[in-house]
Amino acid sequence: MNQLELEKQLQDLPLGAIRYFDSITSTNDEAASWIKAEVPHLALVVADEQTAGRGRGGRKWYTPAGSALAFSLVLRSEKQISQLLKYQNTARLNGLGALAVCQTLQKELKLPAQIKWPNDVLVNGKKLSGVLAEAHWIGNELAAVALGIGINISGASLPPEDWDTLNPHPFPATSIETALGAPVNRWELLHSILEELLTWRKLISQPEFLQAWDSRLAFRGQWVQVFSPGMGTSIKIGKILALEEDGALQLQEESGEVISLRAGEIHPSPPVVGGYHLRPVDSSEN
Ligand code: BT5
Repeated sequence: MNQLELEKQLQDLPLGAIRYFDSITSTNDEAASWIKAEVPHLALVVADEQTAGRGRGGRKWYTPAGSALAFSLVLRSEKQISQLLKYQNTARLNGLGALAVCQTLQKELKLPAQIKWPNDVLVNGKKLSGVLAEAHWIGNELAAVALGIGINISGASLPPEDWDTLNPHPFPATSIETALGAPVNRWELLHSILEELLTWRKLISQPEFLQAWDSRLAFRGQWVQVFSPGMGTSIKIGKILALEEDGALQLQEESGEVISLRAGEIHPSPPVVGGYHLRPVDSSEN
């Protein structure tokens, strides 16, 4: 791929501008500097390789050359997006990215994709894609959001064991070609995902969006453990009920109390039995 070919591939989409890199630190970094320099709405940064791809909370995202999709779409401050961020909460935007990937995998490749709240896409219970929505503010005003998406295409995109020392017990990973057992054209796939993104973006404040996201929620009705870096070592365990209006996840704790989560990482957990939480002995905090 190169700049001209990518522009040709995506020419029918209403994108603001496109920047292609064979290798870059992180497409979200490039989007962030572009945002400081008057980026057009719906500008797109795409890279074949990321040398410092990022997840949430300083975690790493693995993107070796020739194996994955890594891109960031810039959503400029529109009324709709600003309103969504009135609680300074990017949950719905993470949901937008994950939903677009899920819809494409399902429609184009018949892969049974689900969204592991808040920002992962799973196929066959393994992580295939991650979303990192980063809001950029000038004072109290939202300048833009960089919606970064990483998708594993070939088996070579799977992170090696012990690769992320900050997260020694990562969620199991897969790639599209591993799940499908056949090769795919990643640039055609990028086109389809962007189409979905642009369509759902317009609906992001609507109930249809929340319903579509909710209907793809992984582990609904199941017990999960929640690891939250902001909460130190404490771990919550609960049964997933539903999504809330602002994208928070509703969990019912063993006591029956319903709580709302606005950040965190969920892993499936065995059910609570006789008042004791059963969970794998090797589970640890992320
Ligand atoms: C994410 O964070 O899953 C968000 C990933 C967003 C990546 C995109 S690529 C384009 C744009 N530019 C960037 O720099 N980032 C965005 P989180 O939920 O925090 O998960 C991070 C964890 O996922 C890591 O700690 C690893 O354990 C695991 N991981 C890293 N690379 C992976 C991969 N390729 N496949 C599956 N899991 C991976």
